[in-house]
Amino acid sequence: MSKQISIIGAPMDLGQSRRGVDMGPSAIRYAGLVSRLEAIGYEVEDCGDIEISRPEKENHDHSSLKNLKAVTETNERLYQAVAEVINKKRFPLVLGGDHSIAIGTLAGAAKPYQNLGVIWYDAHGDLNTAETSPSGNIHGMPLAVSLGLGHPSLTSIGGYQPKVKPENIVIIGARSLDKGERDLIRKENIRVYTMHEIDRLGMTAVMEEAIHYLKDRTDGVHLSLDLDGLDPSDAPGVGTPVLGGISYRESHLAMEMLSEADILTSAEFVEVNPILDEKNKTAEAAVALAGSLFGEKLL
Ligand code: B3U
Ligand code: MN
Ligand code: MN
Repeated sequence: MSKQISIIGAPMDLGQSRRGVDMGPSAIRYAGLVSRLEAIGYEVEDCGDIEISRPEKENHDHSSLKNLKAVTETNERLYQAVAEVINKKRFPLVLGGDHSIAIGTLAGAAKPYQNLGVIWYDAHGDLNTAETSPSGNIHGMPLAVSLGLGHPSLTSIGGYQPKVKPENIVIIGARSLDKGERDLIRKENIRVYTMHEIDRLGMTAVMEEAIHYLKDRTDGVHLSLDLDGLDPSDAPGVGTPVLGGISYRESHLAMEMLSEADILTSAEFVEVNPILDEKNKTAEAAVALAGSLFGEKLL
């Protein structure tokens, strides 16, 4: 992993319906991200926040995809920002914002690789399209978009598609999937560790398997960590909490194992919503997990 990290804030809340997640990057910075990474020994550059497009007042054309134009434009900018960081041979660490920003992150993060692996740490699959989405919220669609499925203005960001192949994806922590997402997972045989497997096998075995699986077939790996993958008792500040999630301790173990495996080439932390949080607990969890992910050691 590069010893130089570039942080990019993507304070977007247009991919879903609850206000506040646009303050996620500020909350994560406030919780001490930069100093935490510097203390481990990294050279850290904070690139600031990308510009977020303003939503159109009327959304006649794309009523089934909320704020499509603004989400598209913003992700084009995020794609550029991530690509620039990678060109400088630095490690991109993106802070959301709602999970729709993964569309731009992955467009940038996947470009140099033939087979980018993706670890999708999330309560949800984010594999909806306009046809299958129950909400029209684009934050429920970014993994499908990265597979090349969805509205052309989203799938074409970065000028190539797909960004990832179904066999290079591992979803961890799933416990809320819509019918269309389940059908897609079965059709494409996407590897999913639901809470059942995490309970049954334990996080150690799940991560060992996931890392082994990705190491064999990929030439880079992106971690997309949605804080709602964690249990709401540990990460209450998220827009769509789902009970029965991954614990704080299991999440640290997962990050430590990823750090030891040294396979990551980019990462993002998304869906921190300070308005719904308890004393910045969720942003603090994100920073602590980033510490483990980047190799922080107690002794
Ligand atoms: N699957 C639902 C709910 C959802 C997805 N991602 C989040 N919530 N955070 C949907 O709207 O697509
Ligand atoms: Mn998500
Ligand atoms: Mn989620």
